[in-house]
Amino acid sequence: MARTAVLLVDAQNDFFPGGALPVPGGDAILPAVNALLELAGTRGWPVAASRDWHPEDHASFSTRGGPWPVHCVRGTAGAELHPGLALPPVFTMVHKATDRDRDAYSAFEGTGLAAALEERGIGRLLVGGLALDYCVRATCLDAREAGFEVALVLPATRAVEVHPGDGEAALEALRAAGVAVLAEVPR
Ligand code: VGL
Ligand code: ZN
Repeated sequence: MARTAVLLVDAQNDFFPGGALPVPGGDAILPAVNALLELAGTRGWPVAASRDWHPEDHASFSTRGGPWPVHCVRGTAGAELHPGLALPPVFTMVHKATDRDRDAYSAFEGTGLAAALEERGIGRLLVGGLALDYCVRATCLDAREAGFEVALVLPATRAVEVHPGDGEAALEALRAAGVAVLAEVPR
């Protein structure tokens, strides 16, 4: 059976309430995310986490005509992982959207994540993080394309919903791509 890993997408201060690009109610994912991390610890599953890691003049920023406020500038407090995460002492971290002229929503885009997971015999991913309708969506779709089994833990993710309905649309697209959407943290 394929080995499982937990993949935590962009659980960074700027995407939580009080941050530069907050997901409304984003704090509500923390208990489920931590339950997922705890499960990883119990089962001996590796944990990987992505960070949105932009240069200060990134093309996605409104200051350059992009769609987003300045957020997750590499090296700033807003780009750090949320301090309330129960991360294990050792985990894999990848950084994405680091090119000033290109956005990248997926944690697989230009990060080497697929190879890093495959190298460790991982074939199945349990996913949580922010935001469901952008980076979590893109990450899960890329994971499927790369051949991983993917389960998204619903209470461990949340949509930013710039456009109402984007969260539901994301779930539909994910289910269509063969992503299992779990109503609870597995046990
Ligand atoms: C994200 C918007 C811009 C995300 C990143 O992590 O979902 N969304 N950059
Ligand atoms: Zn970004």
